[in-house]
Amino acid sequence: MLTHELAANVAVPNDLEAFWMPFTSNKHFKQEPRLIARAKDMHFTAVDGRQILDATAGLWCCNAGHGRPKIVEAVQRQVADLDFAPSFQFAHPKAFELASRLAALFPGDLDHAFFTNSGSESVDTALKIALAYHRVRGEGTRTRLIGRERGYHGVGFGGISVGGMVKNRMWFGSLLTGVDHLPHTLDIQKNAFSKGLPEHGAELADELEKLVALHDASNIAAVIVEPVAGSIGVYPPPKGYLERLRAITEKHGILLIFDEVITGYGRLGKGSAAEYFGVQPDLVTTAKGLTSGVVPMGAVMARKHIHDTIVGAQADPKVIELFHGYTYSAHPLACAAALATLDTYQEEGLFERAAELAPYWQEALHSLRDAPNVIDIRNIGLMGAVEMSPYPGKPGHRAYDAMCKAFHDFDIMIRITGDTIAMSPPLIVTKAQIDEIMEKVRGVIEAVA
Ligand code: PXG
Repeated sequence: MLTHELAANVAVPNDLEAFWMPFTSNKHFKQEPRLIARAKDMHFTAVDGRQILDATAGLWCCNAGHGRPKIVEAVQRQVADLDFAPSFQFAHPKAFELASRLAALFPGDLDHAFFTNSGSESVDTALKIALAYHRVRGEGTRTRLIGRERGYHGVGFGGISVGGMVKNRMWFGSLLTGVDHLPHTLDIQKNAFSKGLPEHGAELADELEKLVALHDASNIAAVIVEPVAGSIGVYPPPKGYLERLRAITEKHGILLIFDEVITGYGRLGKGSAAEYFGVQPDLVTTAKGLTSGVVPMGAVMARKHIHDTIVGAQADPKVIELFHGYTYSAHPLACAAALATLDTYQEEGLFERAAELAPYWQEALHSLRDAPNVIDIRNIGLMGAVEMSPYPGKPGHRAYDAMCKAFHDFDIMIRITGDTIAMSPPLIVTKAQIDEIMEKVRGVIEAVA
């Protein structure tokens, strides 16, 4: 294949055709590619040698920053020592070590970890565990799953069924049956420019009572929500909302699943959103920050009673209790990366750092309020979103142009969803870099005005 060398000293193929890129406008990307060669700490290096400030932790995942020595070394060592070991009927020690570390990290009795390779797999796993749990208890009629409008739970059939982003669902047929959705919680009219949790909207959790009245609790297995909706453009929950959802689910014996693929591992300044909000879910889905994005991995945390019910139901110790798992569940490289990532978070106090920086991040972000076309700003922890009004008749184009200009002209990586710019810097970000992010984003917003 023909290649040419660019400033970052990396070979770039001349033919970009064969890679069918995920969640990307392939045609436009290939006309004007945004190619990355390297990454270190808070920066990517583009193939032309430019340093790009990472305001998104990659895709909300590189919470420890890039090229962190401890993680890099752990993965290098692991690949030489044990490249693969099966987790079906065999195992390797680091899998157990990691599960114990996670059991200690997540609150309450969320003390068993089921390993996956992505957030999507974590979501499917949690939904299946919820169904199996009720069935084992003799409540096999509890099969209905409840998600939320505008929710993102990955791209498996389970995840898009309980998810609520129309474009992710509308192409793919009938999806899972027996799924309902709670209303989303964004109310710009009442809550625009809220700092942190919005005042209005806790009562939206009561919509669950209507679904219970419609179907009867005896038919409902689980409710799954992102404690802070991420992908859709950072919707922090209204004050009291999650507590209400927990109270209603508990009252009716419905499991509550927090999808913490984004909020887990320090994004809110705690190990989990469950801990941050002091609300105890029954299952937690995670991925991304678990390995700081270095090796794909996810984990579902299950409360003791859920694990014990399913595993304990099988009287014969030689019989498999749950017919579920992936070839790469607890992959040695992923376990090594995760252990070193958790060490890095701990040794550098990165969760505490995120908590300390959150007020600074909030004020810096809200300083963009007077930038042109900005209609809302939302923040929590080290997550932030700036929502812009769309170009007339062309929804999504203003943010798309912003993302392209950000990369090519302002040397910064931002995420977009609809006409919202979303940001989630690595937790190693400095105050000076937060200022730099906001200065660049202001420039970008002005450039698309
Ligand atoms: N649940 C949540 C809450 C997520 O945010 C997934 C599940 C799926 O994870 P995987 O690893 O299967 O991709 C996610 C992923 C964006 C963006 O730009 C968000 C995600 C992935 C890619 C882009 O907002 N979230």
